[in-house]
Amino acid sequence: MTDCLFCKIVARQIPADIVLETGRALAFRDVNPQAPTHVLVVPKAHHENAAALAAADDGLADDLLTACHAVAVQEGVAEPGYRVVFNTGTGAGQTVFHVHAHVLGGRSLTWPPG
Ligand code: DGP
Repeated sequence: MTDCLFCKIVARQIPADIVLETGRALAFRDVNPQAPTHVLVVPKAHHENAAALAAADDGLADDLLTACHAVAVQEGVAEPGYRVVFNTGTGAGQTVFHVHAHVLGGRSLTWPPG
């Protein structure tokens, strides 16, 4: 997609602090971190949100979750634990409409979130 922020990061047209790349996913630090570890994991292919990603039904959602765990291991937060969040829709706070998993860790994470 030509006018998508995260497509531009995937295409290296906009800089980002990239921490992991796989065949179908890219992970980079959130510009506005909410935890010591706050990494966004995106599919390289453009899908608007988690529902569209799941509907693609080509294993991409599996790959994305695998990449999330790899990021958590790499960042040293797999133990004691981390959170994966997909904000889906404006009512949930989604602001970038290229599906992305927030991987959060490195501090005590309260539940339920606000
Ligand atoms: P969401 O609100 O779930 O759509 O999350 C979008 C996130 O994207 C938000 O936490 C801030 C982050 N973000 C927005 N613009 C940029 C950017 O240009 N670079 C990076 N690394 N993160 C960005």
